Amino acid sequence: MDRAAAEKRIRELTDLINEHNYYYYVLDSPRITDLEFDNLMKELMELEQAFPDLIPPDSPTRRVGGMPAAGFAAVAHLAPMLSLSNAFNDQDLRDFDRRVRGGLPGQPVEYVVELKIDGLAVSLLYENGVMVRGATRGDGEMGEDITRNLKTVNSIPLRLRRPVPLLEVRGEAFMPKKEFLRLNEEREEAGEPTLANPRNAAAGSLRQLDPRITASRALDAFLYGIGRIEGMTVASHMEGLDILKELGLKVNPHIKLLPSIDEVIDYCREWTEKRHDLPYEIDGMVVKVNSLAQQAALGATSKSPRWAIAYKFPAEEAETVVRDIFVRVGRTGVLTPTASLKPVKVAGSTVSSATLHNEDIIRDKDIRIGDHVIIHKAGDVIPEIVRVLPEKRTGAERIFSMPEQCPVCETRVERVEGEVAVRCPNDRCPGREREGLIHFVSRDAMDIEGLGPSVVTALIEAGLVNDAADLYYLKFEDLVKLERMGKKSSENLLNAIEKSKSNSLAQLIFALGIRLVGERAGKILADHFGSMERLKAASVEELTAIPEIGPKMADSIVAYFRDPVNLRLLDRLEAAGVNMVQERAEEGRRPLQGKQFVLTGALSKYTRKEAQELIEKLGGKVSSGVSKNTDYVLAGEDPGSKYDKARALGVPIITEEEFEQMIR
Ligand code: 1X8
Repeated sequence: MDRAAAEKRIRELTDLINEHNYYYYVLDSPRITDLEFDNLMKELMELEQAFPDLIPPDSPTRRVGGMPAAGFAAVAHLAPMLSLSNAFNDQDLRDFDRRVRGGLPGQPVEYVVELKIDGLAVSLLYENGVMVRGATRGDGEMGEDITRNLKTVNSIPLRLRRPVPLLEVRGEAFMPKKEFLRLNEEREEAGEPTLANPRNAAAGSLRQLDPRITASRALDAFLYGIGRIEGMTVASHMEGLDILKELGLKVNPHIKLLPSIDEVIDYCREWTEKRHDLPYEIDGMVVKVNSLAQQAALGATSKSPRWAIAYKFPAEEAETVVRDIFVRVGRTGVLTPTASLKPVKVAGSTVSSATLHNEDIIRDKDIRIGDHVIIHKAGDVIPEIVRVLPEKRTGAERIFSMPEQCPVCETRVERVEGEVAVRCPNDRCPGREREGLIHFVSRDAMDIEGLGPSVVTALIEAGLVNDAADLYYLKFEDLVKLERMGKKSSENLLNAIEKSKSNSLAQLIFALGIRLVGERAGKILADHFGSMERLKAASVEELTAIPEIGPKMADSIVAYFRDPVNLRLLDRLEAAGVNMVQERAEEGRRPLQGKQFVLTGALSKYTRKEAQELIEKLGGKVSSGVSKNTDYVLAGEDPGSKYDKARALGVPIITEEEFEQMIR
C-alpha cells in the first residue's frame, strides 16, 4: 500500500474503531462482534507499524503502550476543581436548601441530584475534539498528569463526536466491583497484598508509572461537570450534561432534576436503599443547583461551592466478636485465615465470617481470637475487619498463628520468598480439589445451575465425584439417593450439566482453574488458539507472543498441560462430549481458524474484497503485509513485491485452486 492510501485507511480505521468503542463502552450496546473489532485493530496496528509517522493522536492503538514513566508532571487545571461540603442527614440537606434560597431571594430553585461515585476525581482536556490531557484533582489547582493512564480507560473517548474548540471536563474514574474482586483474587493468588476497596484500587491503578498495568485493569469513568467550554454556551447543569452526552462522554444514567428539597431527600433515601444494586460503589449523592446563573450568584467559599453539597451515606459498619480464626485452602493452594464471627447484619446481609487475607494483615491490625471488631464489606461484597476495639479486651484473647501444615491434607505448607501467601503445595489436596470443583461449576465458569458449594460437597462426600469430568458421568439413580435431592432437582441438575457441554471454549479454559488464568485470559486463549488441542500444544514462546499473556502465566499454562492427571481429565471431558473448540460465529464451519493470509495479484474468481470477506467468514484473517506471522500468501496473476517477500521468508504461497481445496 502506498503512503497516501495508508494515510486514508489509517484515518478510516481510527474513526471506525473509535465509533465502535463508543457503542461498546459508552452506550453499552456493541454493533459488531469482538472478533470483527479485533480484526479492525489488527489491520490498523499493521498499517501503523509500516507507517509510524502517520499515527494520529486519537488512534485507538495509543490507548496502550509506551514505556514506564519516571514520574508524573504537575499540571494546572483551567478551572479549579473544588471539593464539596458534606451533608450527613436530612437536616443538613434542609440547611443547605435554606442557605441556597437565602442567597437567591424570590427565585425558584431546581436541584440536580447525582450518584456520588467512589473513585478518583479526574479532569480531561480536549482541544479541537482530541483528548490532549488527563489529570488527577491534586490540590484542586494543580494535579498530576496521568494522560497515558487515562487513555487506557476505554469509556474515555480519545476524540469527541463533535470538535468543540476547547473542553475541560470533570468526572470520576472508578473500578467496577466485579473488576475489584477479580483483581484481589488475582493478587491473592499471586501472593500480593489485596487492596482495601475499589477506590484505592482505582487510584492505585491510575497512579501507575507503567500504563500497561493500568491497561490491564478494567477501569471505567463517568463525567459530570464542565470546567471550561469554548464555542458553546450553557445555561444549566442539565444542559451541560446533555452536551457531554452528545460529545460521546459517558454520563451516569441515574441523574434527576428535582423541583424541591423534599424530593431531593426522597431521592437520596431511595438510593440509600438501592446503593448495593449497582455494579460500582457509591458513597453518597451529590446535589447541585441547576441554573448556572444561580450557581454564579451563590459563588464559593474558600473551600467549596455554595451551590452544591455531597450527601454521605452512613458508613455500613457493624461491631461483632471474633469467635475463632480458621484456615481455608483455596483451589490454588493459598491458605487464607478466616475469622468466624458472631453473626451480625451489615450492608444488607448477615455476616458470620470475614476473610483475614494473610498473616501480615492479622499482625498489622493485631486481630486476636475473642476480640471485639468493626467490620464492613469491601467492594460491597467481601466482609472484612476494619479495626479492633482494644479497649474491649479482657485479657482472655488469643494470638493466632498460621499452621505449618495444610489443614486438609496435612502437607507441609510453603512460603514463597517475597510473597505474603502461604501455600499447600499438594496438587491433589482434597481441599483444593473441592474448591477447584466449586470454581469449575460457578457462574462465570461452566455456569451449572443448581450446583452450589453444598451440592458439590455432598457429591464428593458420597464418593460420586472426584474431579470435574465425573460430573458428566453422573446418573439419575446416584443423584436421587442424595439427601435433599428429589426427582425434580436431580433431573434439573442433569439437564444443567448436559447444557454446560456446549459452553464456549473460553468458559472451559477458565473453568479448569489453571493458575493465573482468569476469565479474560480464557477468552484471549480461546480466540487465539481456537481449540483445546492447539492450546495444549502451545509452547511458552508461542504463549508469551500473545499480548497480555505474561511469562508467569505462560509457564503456568505449559505446566498445567504437562501434568498427566490434567490431560486425563481433559480426555474424559472430551469423551463426555464437552465442547473443546471455539464456538463458531455464524454457520459454524471455520476451516481457516486462526490462519493469517496476505493477498497479492489479481484473483480470477473473487475481488479482493470478496476474498477477504470469505477468509474472515471462515475464521481466517487478512493482513496487508507479509511477516513471519503470515500463514499463507494467496497469489493471483501478476503478484507484487509481497510474493518476493513471502519467498524470502519461506511463507507458503498458494494458488487460487489450492485455496479452494483448503476451504472445501
Ligand atoms: C465528587 C463527585 C461528584 C459526582 C459524582 N461522584 C463524585 N465522587 C457528581 O457530581 N456526579 S462531584 C464531586 C466533587 O465535586 N468533589
